Amino acid sequence: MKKKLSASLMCADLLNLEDAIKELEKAGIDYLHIDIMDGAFVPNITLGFDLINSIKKVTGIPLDIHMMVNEPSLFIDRMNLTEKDIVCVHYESEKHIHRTLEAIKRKGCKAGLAVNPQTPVEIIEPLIEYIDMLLVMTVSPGFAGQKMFLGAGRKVEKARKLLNQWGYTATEIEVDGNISLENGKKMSDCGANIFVLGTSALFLKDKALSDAAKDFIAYLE
Ligand code: S6P
Ligand code: MG
Repeated sequence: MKKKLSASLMCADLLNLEDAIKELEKAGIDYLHIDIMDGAFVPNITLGFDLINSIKKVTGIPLDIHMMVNEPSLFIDRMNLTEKDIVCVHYESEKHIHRTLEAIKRKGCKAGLAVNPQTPVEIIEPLIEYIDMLLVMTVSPGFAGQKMFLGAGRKVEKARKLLNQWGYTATEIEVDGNISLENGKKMSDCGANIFVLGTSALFLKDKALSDAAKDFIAYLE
């Protein structure tokens, strides 16, 4: 499966976001990862829907929207999106999450399901028909700059095995949290193919974004 990079915009220079997006375009980044938090599902508040709609006007890079909010179904229609964009909602955030996944598909986007570190990966079994992507959180959601949880590799491996066993070989697996070169390689070997890059591998003080992206891809090979 093609390896894809998703740049976590909460880690970019927010005062010069358009410049960063142009640089990410040149670097050939596959997705812009946009973290939406509500201060309730996670103890932080970051980017929002107006920003998403503004970003859409300046770039054609598909968006990878990570909703860390309670009741994400209330917000799906706030975003102007296209068929290449992914909207990813947390299993833990809503009682009847399949309805939200259906609403995302009705909107014409790809649907992603995210699971927190302590949520067993087997919960995806009743939901596999509804999702294009599984997001395995490799840290507890809420903040950049954390350390990967120890069971992450085992969990990704299990997810890939289960999806393949059920015949869903095309369902993608994304990993988010402390994806450094070494951790990225490890997650790739375990079966992940979309890598959210933040402070651990892309937004670095001493490296241009395009060099960091190139180095990451080279390290996976
Ligand atoms: C965290 C959020 C993530 C982070 C990203 C940061 O709740 O969902 O997308 O922005 O993981 O990357 P790093 O390398 O600083 O952990
Ligand atoms: Mg995220």
